[in-house]
Amino acid sequence: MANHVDAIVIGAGFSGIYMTYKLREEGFTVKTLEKAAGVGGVWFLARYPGARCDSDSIYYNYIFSEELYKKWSWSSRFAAQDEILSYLNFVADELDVKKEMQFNTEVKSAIWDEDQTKWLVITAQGEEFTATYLISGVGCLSTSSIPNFQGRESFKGESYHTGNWPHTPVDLNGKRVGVIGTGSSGVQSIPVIAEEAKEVYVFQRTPQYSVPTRNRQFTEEEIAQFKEAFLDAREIMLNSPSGLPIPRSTRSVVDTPEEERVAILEDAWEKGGMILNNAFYDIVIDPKSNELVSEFLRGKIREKVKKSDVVEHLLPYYYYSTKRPILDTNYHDTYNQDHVTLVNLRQQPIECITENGIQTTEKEYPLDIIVFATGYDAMTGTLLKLDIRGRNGVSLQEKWENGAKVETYLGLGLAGFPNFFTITGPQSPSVLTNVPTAIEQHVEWISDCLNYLREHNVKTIEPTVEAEVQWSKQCTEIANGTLFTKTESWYTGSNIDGKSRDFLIYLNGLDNYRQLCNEVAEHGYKGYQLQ
Ligand code: N01
Repeated sequence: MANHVDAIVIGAGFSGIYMTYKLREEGFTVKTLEKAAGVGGVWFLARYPGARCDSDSIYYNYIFSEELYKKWSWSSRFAAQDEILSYLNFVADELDVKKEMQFNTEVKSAIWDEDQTKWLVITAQGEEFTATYLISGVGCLSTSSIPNFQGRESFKGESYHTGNWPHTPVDLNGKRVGVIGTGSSGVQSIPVIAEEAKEVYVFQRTPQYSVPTRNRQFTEEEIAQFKEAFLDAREIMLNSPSGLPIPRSTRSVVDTPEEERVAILEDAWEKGGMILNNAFYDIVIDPKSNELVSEFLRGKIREKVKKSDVVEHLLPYYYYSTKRPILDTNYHDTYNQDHVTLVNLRQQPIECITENGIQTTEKEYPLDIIVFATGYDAMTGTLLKLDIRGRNGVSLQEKWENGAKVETYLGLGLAGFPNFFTITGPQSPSVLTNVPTAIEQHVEWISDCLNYLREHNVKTIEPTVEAEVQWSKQCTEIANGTLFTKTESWYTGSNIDGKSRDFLIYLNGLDNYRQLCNEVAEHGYKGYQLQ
């Protein structure tokens, strides 16, 4: 049959590359459809100034193959976007998966054909494919979001979203640049933009905690040591809650005597990276513990920012680490420069965008360029855009009531959507772990599952409603026991106008999650119905 394959994979980022390879190696036919012109997913698109990963490069990669790991050498502790993109191209070439991929091909809809037990996939380019299995590798942060600022279309200058940056350099030299947003993208890009631009205006709604990245080049000796230690590091990563070689902390902030606590925090601050937010187990559980760490970090901002009328606007007040922890290089120091102006949107909200710039309730800021560092419709945004229709033509939008009641089983499957799998889907550990490690676990589980179905002559697999309800309830209960749900963030969906608040990440760690998924498989896919 023309255009029929065993599996269609949507997306050619970290997930799609490995899924394509794994299934092909297991003897399945695969077609991977990717909207962009190349592999890389978010790393293909997010080319904003200063874009860099905030996970240590030596762990932010595939670990399933020792040979593959040892063939690649990262240049620095935190890899820049272009190096990660080169890495993903290297892997795709090594695994020879580009021949299974079709680029510049956007999936528009996927419809389950009940009679023929297969998916019909239709692309925006008008092509049709059919597949026995449909696998989403669309990522958790792949639909960029620009809030509906009145008058946005009237702006006569240039404007860009950090997550969809032009592929040719944007000339900032001598320009007046306004940046809206101070999440990871804003905090990373603002110091780099300030190096070039004539004037920078930062439109900040929520001030941020931040820890130094402390990026540095690796020496040849270090690279050799990482490769030498690979097998040991992998063993710990596979059995840790975060997917990183960091064991579960047993230290409580409040129960640690002050002198010792401060020494631990200072040490973590000096080492940089994500060490600080992993130093104690109760930072996102106990408000008192959280406040002690938050105040430590506010102290660092007070030390860095020399302008007393500016620093007061930069002091965060939400529970540290309940928004995604941010790493920076010279972020707060940037406000000491005279050509950088902080605009506190809590005091003067944006009224509209004009043809000349940004109008707040106090004044108009004339600008040549507006950078929207305003984030993503995370977790469900991309899935809901795809128009996926399961049994009886019911769409994902209808099942999830347009995102108001998101339920999945293990973040891997959906009742009513047979033979459909989501890599790092909602209610899996995904973004609160080392994402490539979480992806590998899902890819391997899905691949094993398809093998099982083939061996046992099973035509369809689909979670039961009961299993889905139970899993979703469990995820919500775990999240409600933490401070995460007390903060407005993309974790809770509150960054998107009209999106319902829901915490869609399984918080009990990748180690426990891996075990649960294995048990499900060992018990003949408990919680699923197989036909
Ligand atoms: O997006 P964000 P991001 N008016 O949602 C503000 C990953 N990532 O692209 O906090 C005014 O975090 C919003 O304000 P507030 C990483 O997981 C990783 O920065 O909602 N402002 C906030 O300041 C990260 O967490 C890396 O009050 C508005 C900002 O825009 C995730 O992607 C690099 C607004 C959005 O921050 C998303 O990060 C980049 C409005 N109407 C991204 N709406 C690394 O690996 C929103 N904002 C380093």
